[in-house]
Amino acid sequence: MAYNDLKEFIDLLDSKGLLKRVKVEVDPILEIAEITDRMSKSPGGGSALYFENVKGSEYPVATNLFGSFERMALALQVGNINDVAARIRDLMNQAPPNTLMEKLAMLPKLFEFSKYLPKKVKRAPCQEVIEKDAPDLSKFPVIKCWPGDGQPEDEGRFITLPMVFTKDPETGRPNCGMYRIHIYDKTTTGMHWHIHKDGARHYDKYKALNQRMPAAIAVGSDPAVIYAASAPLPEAIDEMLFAGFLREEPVEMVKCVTSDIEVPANSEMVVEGYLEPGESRIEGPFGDHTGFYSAADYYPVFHVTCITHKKKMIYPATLVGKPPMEDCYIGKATERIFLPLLQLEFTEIIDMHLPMEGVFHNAALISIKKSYPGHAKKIIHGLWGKGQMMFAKLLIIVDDDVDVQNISYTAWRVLNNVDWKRDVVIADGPVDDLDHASSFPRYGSKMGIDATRKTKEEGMTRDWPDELFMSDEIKTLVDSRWKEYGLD
Ligand SMILES: Cc1cc2nc3c(=O)[nH]c(=O)nc-3n(C[C@H](O)[C@H](O)[C@H](O)COP(=O)(O)O)c2cc1C
Ligand SMILES: [Mn+2]
Repeated sequence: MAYNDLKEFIDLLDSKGLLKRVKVEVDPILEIAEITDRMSKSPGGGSALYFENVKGSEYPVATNLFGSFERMALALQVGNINDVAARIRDLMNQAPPNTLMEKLAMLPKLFEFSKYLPKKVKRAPCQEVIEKDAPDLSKFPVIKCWPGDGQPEDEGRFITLPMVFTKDPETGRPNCGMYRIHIYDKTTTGMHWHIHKDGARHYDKYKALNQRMPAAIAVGSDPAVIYAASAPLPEAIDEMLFAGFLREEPVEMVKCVTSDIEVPANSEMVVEGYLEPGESRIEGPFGDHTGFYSAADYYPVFHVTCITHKKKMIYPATLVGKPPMEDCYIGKATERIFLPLLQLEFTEIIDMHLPMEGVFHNAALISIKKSYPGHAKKIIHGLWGKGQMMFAKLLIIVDDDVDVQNISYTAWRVLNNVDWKRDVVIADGPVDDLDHASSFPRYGSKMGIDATRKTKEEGMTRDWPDELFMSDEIKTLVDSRWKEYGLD
């Protein structure tokens, strides 16, 4: 059975001893962040945290809910995240079409035909309380994460685990993305969707039509729904359909009070509102998941028309900063869940590792079954053309006998196998909005390293040496005589 809401997940973590309660009063301005940071940096990601008594607000705050491999798996109700990848592989194997292009075209349909389409409901827990006359964001325990966050005229509070719902004005297709929300005042916020993201695509269309854009920011839902907001799905796939697939039950959606946008009925809180085409304001700076402040920049402005919430709402937040942090475990789940989708197109890919230190867009280690000259370089260019893989600033391609999950072994193989002039590809192109090293915002260069064994066709004039392995015969002999040597 899927979790009914966030509270059920929190109760489960509590019953398993995976959540710690803080009963004394804590300040949402920086204090919760520092406690959460220390917890995230403790072995294995520490515990989830539940702050019962938050200064200036009647609602509790939960942090670090997804911040360990165990809690992330519990969030998606599996023993191991690889179980989700296995379900996706199954789904794809059921697909009737045979050719790759047919399968790719089917992808949205695969999820759509399934029994997990979102379901509309009329009454919703997230609308137990409706604040329409004088909505006020300052009643909620929105945290300030890092000292340099925000502008002098605001408190530097950001909603860090939001689910932003919008609709394509042409097709009516919904989207949900996790884009941080900078609180300017009681009824105004920033809308930090990077220009590469689906929410920004929708906004562009409203701008072209010169129409006001409705949107809603939901906070807190069952964990599969929260996760789905962060998943790098193709634009054609509704995140709520994907969430339904993950939780194996349709997500119940309710219409907003002041617009036609639909939000998960079990949300803890929903901020309804609109964006004016063309209106922008400085958003940030914000201590980001790169471990640096992402620079302040102009982003669209969101105006609040109504806030709805549960009577006994819980406000969930995440703290991002220098890895390891909670979002690393969310990212690792994405690495596992999206591998089968990448393999649909790139059948030669064996495994992929996005090291936490690379904060996801900065580095990917990929093993492939190489079968023709230039194969690794084809993968490098192919991945840079694929959805959010376009942000991969470093792609390292190795042969299929390398376990890319073993960084030390992979580094040894790469450093030995590479002739830099021959094996490195450097390309210009879009880079992640958060990249601060490129000379221009959102435009810079990326590097691909072909660390596979080189063949004559690739210009290698010498034989490739064999890796060292002891013979089985000698290993068995030493095993059997080990005690005799008196070394233990
Ligand atoms: C904690 C967290 C915060 C994020 N903040 C942002 C953000 O502020 N802006 C953004 O464009 N993407 C942000 N992302 C990444 C997006 O959620 C992600 O790229 C997602 O795929 C976007 O959805 P979309 O493909 O429907 O646009 C964040 C992800 C996480 C896990
Ligand atoms: Mn999307």
